[in-house]
Amino acid sequence: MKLQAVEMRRIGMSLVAPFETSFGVQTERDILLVKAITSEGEGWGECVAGEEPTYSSEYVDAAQHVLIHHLIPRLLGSELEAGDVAARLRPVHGHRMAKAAIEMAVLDAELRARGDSFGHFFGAVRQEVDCGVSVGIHSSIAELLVTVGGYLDQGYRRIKLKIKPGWDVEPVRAVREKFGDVPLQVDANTAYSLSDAEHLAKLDPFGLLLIEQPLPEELVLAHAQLAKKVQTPICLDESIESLQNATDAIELGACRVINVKPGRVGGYLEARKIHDLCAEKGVPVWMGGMLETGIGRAGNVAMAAMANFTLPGDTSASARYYHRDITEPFVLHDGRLKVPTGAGLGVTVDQEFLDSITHWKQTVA
Ligand code: OSB
Ligand code: MG
Repeated sequence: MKLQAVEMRRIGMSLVAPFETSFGVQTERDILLVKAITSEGEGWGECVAGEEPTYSSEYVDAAQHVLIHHLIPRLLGSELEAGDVAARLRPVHGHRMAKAAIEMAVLDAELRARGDSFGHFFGAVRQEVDCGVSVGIHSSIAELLVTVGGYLDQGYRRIKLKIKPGWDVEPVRAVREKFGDVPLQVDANTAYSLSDAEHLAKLDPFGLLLIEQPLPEELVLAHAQLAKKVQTPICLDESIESLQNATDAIELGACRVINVKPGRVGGYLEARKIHDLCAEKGVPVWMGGMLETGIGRAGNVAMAAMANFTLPGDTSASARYYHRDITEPFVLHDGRLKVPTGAGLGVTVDQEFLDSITHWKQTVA
């Protein structure tokens, strides 16, 4: 097929509640969406880059710029399949979230055109996926316990607590005391250093599933050293930007689990390779999240149905994030979300609502 044009837009969405991590507080999202217009039909992609370069070096204004000036021009006009996108974009270094968005849109167009779903394309082994929820840093333990209790009542199958120095052992202890042995894990988003190893080992008695990205992303060797000093399995998020990073981190003993985020690694096709590598190496994976709308959620839920996604993901229901989603909402049933079965992403964008929250739009052709 031929990529004829890409419609890009930025939308504003308010989160249902502020979300605080070790790198900042988020209340509003400003999301970049791309629509691939091809000779065979259209497809959607969502860029997971945040408003500021605080999770990684990528951010939404830069993603928009690099797509318009460097990525889309390399794809327009000639014969193209989703499987060719990464190779065509290889001359451009980095910018994986921007690359992932356009690859996703091309893949959606391709699969919609041939009536295949993301789930079937990825070799899904289940029709619904177990869901966890990522719980932000709160201003008090009492408030945290109310939030966690609410999510458990809704049926979430695993709780992830965001931690930072000064908000780690005590919230974990409080959640364990109040809610017993619920599947529990923590995410530090790079907030610690290797000299905190002894402190992080204080989490060991709580039987956590894992500790996610305790150290800065480039400190892969230090994660391997930390792994020798703590019993809790180390999971990498920010450090894994490619199949090569995953290969090296596993070989070094830097992680026993990997959080797969298709946007972070340059797209679903690279993410699938990481899944397959981890399956071969006996490293369980789970689907991360970047506060996606129904578009990104649809792809993530489909990929989370692959065999080696054995831990519940940060694939929460639409209502965890937004009062109104831009597609039909993803609804939790018994702690699970259904894998869409329709062609491509299998969701339909509510065009009128989308237009009402769009604050910028440009077509690149
Ligand atoms: O580190 O996993 C993370 C959200 C934005 C950026 C980074 C992270 C997160 C989350 C929330 O933890 C995941 C979600 O529910 O989408
Ligand atoms: Mg994380």
